[in-house]
Amino acid sequence: MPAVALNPVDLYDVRSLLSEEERMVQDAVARFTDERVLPIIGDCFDQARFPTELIPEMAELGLLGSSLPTEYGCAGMNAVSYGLVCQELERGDSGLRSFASVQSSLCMYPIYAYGSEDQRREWLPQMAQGKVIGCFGLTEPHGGSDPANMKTHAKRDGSDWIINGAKMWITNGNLAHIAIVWAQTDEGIQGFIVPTNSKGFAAQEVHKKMSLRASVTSGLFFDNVRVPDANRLPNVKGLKGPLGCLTQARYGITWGPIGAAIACFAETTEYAKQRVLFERPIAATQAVQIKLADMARRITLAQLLSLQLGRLKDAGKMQPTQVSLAKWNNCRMAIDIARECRDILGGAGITTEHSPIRHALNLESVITYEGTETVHQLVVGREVTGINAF
Ligand code: TGC
Ligand code: FAD
Repeated sequence: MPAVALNPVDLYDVRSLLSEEERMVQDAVARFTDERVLPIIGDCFDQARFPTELIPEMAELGLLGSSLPTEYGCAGMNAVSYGLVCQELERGDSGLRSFASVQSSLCMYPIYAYGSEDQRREWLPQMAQGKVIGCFGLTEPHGGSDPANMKTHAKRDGSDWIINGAKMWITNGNLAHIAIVWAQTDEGIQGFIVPTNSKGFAAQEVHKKMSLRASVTSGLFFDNVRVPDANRLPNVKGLKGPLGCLTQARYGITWGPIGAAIACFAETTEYAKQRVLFERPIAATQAVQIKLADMARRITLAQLLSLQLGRLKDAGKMQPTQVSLAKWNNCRMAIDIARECRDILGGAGITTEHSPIRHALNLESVITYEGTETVHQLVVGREVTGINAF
């Protein structure tokens, strides 16, 4: 068979495994990232600014709540398409993907999955249009890995609930119009839709971040915040409520870092072909070629892992442990590649003129949020041994 030149960022031609519709979604988001995100994102990161001006365009492309049904004004995409959305957004910046993950999987999904029909009709169309922005409050200052030990609580008061407590590290906190807040009640953990203009609600932005600088991260504070029972998500009780949302978001996060890794790898390969030292391009040295070849290998494995996970999800067969394995593998793959790319760029790699340092710093958050690497290793460890080591 004659040898054909392979695509360095898709050595196994994973794209040929996508449907026509999935390819169209990928191409549309890739164009958005190339034309609208990449020209500004280095400066956004520098200035610690989330590009809110892109929200209407993301909504127009159907990227908010993209997997939810069209009857609520959403795009009704399949899981693989949602994954491709995450991949292409994170090729731009993890902050953009974070915004879409939180809005879609952590805020719109629980309203859809656990909300009343009235709540779905009230919120989902406006959220799909980007007119209402959400944030998701699960993590608390005393320890995010163990959300069962939640201190924020909600107490019934007639037909209302009174919420007290605090949440920490909340993406979109200062942008949000509503917060999905998980609180301990006499009947177990429950979720509430809390308008951020409620009396007693405060959001305080986290500054001095070295990671996810083009994303808004906040602390949330609840001082006797009163919400009506109509704002409680009626169809779930217990930790499985928030954990069910995390499974949706973590699934998307398995795809996102593939985009970040591709951005770093593609840019660094080109650089290595141009950078001449000791009278030859550094790409002609065995040391650099082995590093680049190994990156291509790890990206290929991650692509196949997420695609199979997406096919399982679309078939209704995806298990949380499988999501943990892919979140662990793909975040680790991407952060290692971003750091190695930074090294190959030498001194030039330390500024945001090149993307690897920005992606490497962002991935410090991505490998931590939605369950740290250790949490996901222990989930897989529990599955294979049957012993809970948390
Ligand atoms: P366990 O007590 O055994 O289970 C409680 C109930 O939940 C069910 N369940 C799940 N359901 C859906 N998806 C999952 N992944 C689930 N895991 C467990 C379980 O079946 C049980 O149901 P039931 O009916 O029996 O009550 O809980 P566990 O031992 O499995 O959980 C322990 C542990 C450590 C895995 C869990 O607490 C955990 O995942 N901790 C990490 C917390 C975390 O990831 N926080 C993320 C906060 S949000 C965020 O970071 C957003 S960043 C977004 C961005 O900017 O992109
Ligand atoms: P801790 O839970 O205190 O963990 C500290 C260390 O202990 C980690 O290394 C962890 O792996 C390790 N550890 C924990 N348990 C064990 C164990 N049993 N054995 C061994 N080691 C263990 N949360 C939200 O609710 N909503 C959001 O929108 C959101 N956005 C975020 C955005 C950013 C930029 C960041 C950084 C975080 C965000 N988070 C959000 C919070 C995130 O989910 C938590 O940071 C994460 O779950 C870890 O919690 P923690 O930071 O309290 O660390």
